[in-house]
Amino acid sequence: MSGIETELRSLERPKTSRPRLHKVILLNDDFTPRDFVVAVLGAVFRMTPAQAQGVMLTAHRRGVCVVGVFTREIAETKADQATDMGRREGHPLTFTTAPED
Ligand code: TYC
Repeated sequence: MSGIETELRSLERPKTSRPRLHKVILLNDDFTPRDFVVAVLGAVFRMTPAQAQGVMLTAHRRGVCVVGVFTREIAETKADQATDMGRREGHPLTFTTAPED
């Protein structure tokens, strides 16, 4: 391909902006059993047991842990699904979302 064609192609390419990404954040609480948190992280966020254990322990020790980063719609859906799993079993387990800086 000639240099001229390459140049035209890049001039014609429309500028698109990538969607802003949102974090899903796991909040610690004093009541939800650790194994339940690990099970929810596996079910909703497709983490291995070892990954889920690490995230759970970080939230347990530090108060919060970022679980993952997604487009806004996916982040909100996953946070709601994971929080609902806890509510259905009577646990206060909570996931929130926040836009990435
Ligand atoms: N702190 C809880 C307990 O000691 C376990 C837990 C960990 C709960 C992380 C929520 O995001 C959490 N049973």
